[in-house]
Amino acid sequence: MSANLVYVLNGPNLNLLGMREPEIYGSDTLDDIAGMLEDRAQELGLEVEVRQSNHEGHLVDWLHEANAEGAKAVLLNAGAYTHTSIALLDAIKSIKVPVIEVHLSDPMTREPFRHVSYVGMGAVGEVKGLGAQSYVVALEKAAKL
Ligand code: CA2
Repeated sequence: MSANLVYVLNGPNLNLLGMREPEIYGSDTLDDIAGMLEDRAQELGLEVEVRQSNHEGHLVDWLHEANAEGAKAVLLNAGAYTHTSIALLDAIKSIKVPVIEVHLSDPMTREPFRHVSYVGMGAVGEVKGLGAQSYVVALEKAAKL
């Protein structure tokens, strides 16, 4: 049981953060975001486990792992899988750990194909449109669960 552990799972292409499209996603890298989260987690008495994969099944496996570990919460930026993945929705619904959906941008203000969120259909909450701060605000929400 890891009641203070928060998994921070990141989907496809988020390994490229800070290197392209800073006008949409900001200039922080995923390592920068991990550092911010580690600092805030320490203040909140939490631990974070930050991971990224370009593979849908890895994200499914990590959701199951968070559940098996008895994690407090999962912050999930599933990238483009947000808008396509029934597998991720099924995984979120199959676990007891609460999942908070996170986005750097606000998908609702972008192309119509980003307006559907399968992740959001299972998540307990959502933080979007704040750049890297979306993750920090989501961690603060997780602390209150
Ligand atoms: O705003 C977000 O956090 C998104 O989840 C980012 C996804 C996008 O498909 C979602 O609609 C919203 C895309 C992540 C792509 O990451 C890149 C990072 C650097 C350069 C290019 C893409």
